[in-house]
Amino acid sequence: MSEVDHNWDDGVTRQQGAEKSVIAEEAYEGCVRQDWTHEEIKSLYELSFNELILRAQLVHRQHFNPDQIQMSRLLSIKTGGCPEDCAYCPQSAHYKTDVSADKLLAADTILDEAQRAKESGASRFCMGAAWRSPKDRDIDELVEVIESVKRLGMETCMTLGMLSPEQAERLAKAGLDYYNHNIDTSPEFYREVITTRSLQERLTTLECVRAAGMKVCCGGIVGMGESRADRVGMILILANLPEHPESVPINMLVQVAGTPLYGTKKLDVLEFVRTIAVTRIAMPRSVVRLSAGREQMSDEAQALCFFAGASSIFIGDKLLTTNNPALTDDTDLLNRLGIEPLPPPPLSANGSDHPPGAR
Ligand code: SAM
Ligand code: DTB
Ligand code: SF4
Repeated sequence: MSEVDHNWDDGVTRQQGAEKSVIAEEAYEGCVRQDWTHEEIKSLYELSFNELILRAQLVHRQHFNPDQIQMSRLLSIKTGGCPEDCAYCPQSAHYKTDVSADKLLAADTILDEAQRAKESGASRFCMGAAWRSPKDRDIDELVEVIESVKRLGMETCMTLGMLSPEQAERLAKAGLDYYNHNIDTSPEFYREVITTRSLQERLTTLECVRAAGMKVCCGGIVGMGESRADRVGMILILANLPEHPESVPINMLVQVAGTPLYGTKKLDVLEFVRTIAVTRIAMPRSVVRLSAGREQMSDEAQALCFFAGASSIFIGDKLLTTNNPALTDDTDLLNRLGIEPLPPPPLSANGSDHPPGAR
């Protein structure tokens, strides 16, 4: 990154080093690029907190209105009993947790929940299923669900595990706007967390999603005991995908009793804010979601995440199986911050290349 020699000739005494300020980088940061190096991402993390957060906010303002937030509502449409062994997940059949295994919800039940989500102010309805991958007959049912939710005027998102190219095509044809499939962590740490499916398999599903023309929602989890180098490695993979995901959820691990990661040393919340900021800078036009973990965060920590460039949250008192802040608390926080919810974009065919809220 180049350093510009500023000529501060305004009569103000500046502290030593001020000429190396953030402004120098502003013209450069904010460009979309897919050639990030590990060293570059690492050096963003190593900036002073003030410098990093200000740079992230400047990048954010190049593409987004900083006082608007996108709000999604999650519903677990098929809970528990999952054959995968993701060490963070209460829905894995490998671990004994309080989550019991259910069948896929009926279409009517899902639609009622979507209606309630709309009434609570969500612009996108995200449906999650605890599958390694869906069966073709599941897709038959879900095609109808997607069409009905779209008729409510909401954006749709699903996360169903790995998809075949044909399954991705069918979901896209039904009008599914986003597919969520996370890489979760760095290639180096991945095997510590999941052994039943590889990172490469995840990348292959992301390719199918892109090829089918859906928007990609892809991010990961921090606070799993990974190192900063792993957080760098995770962002590096995301930021060097052939196209940046339109939506990047950054989850703070929600520790659930019975899962192997229960009891992991908590990550410093300022390191979490740094992760949001670095993600913001590395993928300037993507919507960064402050995803799981908000219930355990103070209002002040969340406000810092928004200042660092997060502009999307899940609303409603439940994520998939764990708790999320009450809607009244979120409304109160957003009011105090002067942040407004973003309405859903006008109904259109799949494939706008401009994420909602983007300038
Ligand atoms: N089974 C599908 C899959 O894994 O692709 C979809 C559902 S899965 C629950 C979606 C994502 O939720 C995971 O990839 C992970 O990033 C996140 N997640 C799951 N459990 C979590 C937890 N305890 N804390 C934070 N994030 C979690
Ligand atoms: C994502 O990255 N986070 C959401 C969504 N995508 C599907 C899920 C968070 C799940 C948190 C644990 C639970 O509630 O079961
Ligand atoms: Fe299954 Fe998804 Fe949970 Fe992994 S994260 S155990 S794939 S539901």
